[in-house]
Amino acid sequence: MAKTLNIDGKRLYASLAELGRIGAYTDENTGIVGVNRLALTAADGAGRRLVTKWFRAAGLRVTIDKIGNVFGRRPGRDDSLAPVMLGSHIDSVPTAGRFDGCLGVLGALEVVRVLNDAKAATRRPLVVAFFTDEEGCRFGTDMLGSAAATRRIPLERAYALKDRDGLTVKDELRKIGFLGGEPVGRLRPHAYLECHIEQGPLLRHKGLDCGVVMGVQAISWQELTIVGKSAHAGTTPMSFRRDAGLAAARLDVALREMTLSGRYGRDMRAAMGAINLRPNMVNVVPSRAVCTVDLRNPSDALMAKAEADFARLCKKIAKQDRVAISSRSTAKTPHVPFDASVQALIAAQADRLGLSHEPILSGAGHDAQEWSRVCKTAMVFVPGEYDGISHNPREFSTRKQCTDGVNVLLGAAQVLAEEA
Ligand code: HGY
Ligand code: MN
Ligand code: MN
Repeated sequence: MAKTLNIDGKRLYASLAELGRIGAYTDENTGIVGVNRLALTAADGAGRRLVTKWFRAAGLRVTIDKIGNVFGRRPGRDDSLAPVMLGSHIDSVPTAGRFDGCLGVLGALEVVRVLNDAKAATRRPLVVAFFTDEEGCRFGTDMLGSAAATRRIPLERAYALKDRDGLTVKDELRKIGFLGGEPVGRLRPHAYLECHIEQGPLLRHKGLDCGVVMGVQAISWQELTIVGKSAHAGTTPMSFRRDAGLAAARLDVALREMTLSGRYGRDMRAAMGAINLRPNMVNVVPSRAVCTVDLRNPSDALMAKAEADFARLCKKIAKQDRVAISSRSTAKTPHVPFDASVQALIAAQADRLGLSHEPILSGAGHDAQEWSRVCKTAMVFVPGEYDGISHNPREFSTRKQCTDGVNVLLGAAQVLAEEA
């Protein structure tokens, strides 16, 4: 039976604050200090170097694979056994807080630190990891590092992905010094655990200490290219116009109406997060709009219905506005259920710690959804203040909320690491 241990919440919280200072910026809308560590930028590279230094200082043997995933290994009493892996991501969206992803990586590191402090060995090796470009917003597809490591995305396709400036994943990995040598796709953990902030209001509104994550809802991202005709904004009669910007706006409004209609279930969510117009000038009718569509739905069937109906809507609006609309799928993952036995283990750890909890489906995508294809996997969610806002500098979880979540992670990891 593993020793009952508790993490050092002060040390965890201090590490979150220190990592949060890398890529820090003052948000133009709120004046709040947020985090911008977009994948494979210099800031991401600096964050990676700091966490890798911490991995090594904790005695972990660090390896970097060909897609830049970083693994820190702590030997087990029987080092031949498959490891228990704990991890998440440290790349961020450009308007982030300091908890998204980082709580899972630094929480996993804290698990190692507290085991080291207690000189507690585990039967199985532990691997602590952070994965490349979980957010997906720079190169267009999410969970890139985990998807390559679990063979959902071929490495060469991942390498060739480009950002808006035409820079490739491979070149950007090399530029920040994280184009590793370890092959991808070989690691088969015994189990994978991830601690993450909920990034929503449910746990906090219910006054719960943590969430036992049942799985991740379906995700569908596409990039639309809308081609109209540039024209003089003053002289061109309205009926002559082929306005790409108008078509994009109509589609954005239509997405909101789809979510409100109930035709795709009451939980469908949609966003047109990016709209880039050309030539983007005050007195020129836009000739071109490149925009993104993010659809989420707990039901694969209703997601398919929403995608099909949206494609029909694109055709209708293309005809109405006399523009051409083409679509390219950039990310598509089904509803992913997590392992029931690992969920039960997480719930049992919360009970042992006297923490209230409920099952919860993740609205956000996570690395865990990729690892769940190769080993038994589940997550523990931590509540957030301010309605659990995330992808916003106001993202905030208290030291107690973080400590509780990582203590659940520690307990579950210890049990899994003793399994035969
Ligand atoms: O988009 C997501 O669900 C996650 O933040 N990558
Ligand atoms: Mn995340
Ligand atoms: Mn995120």
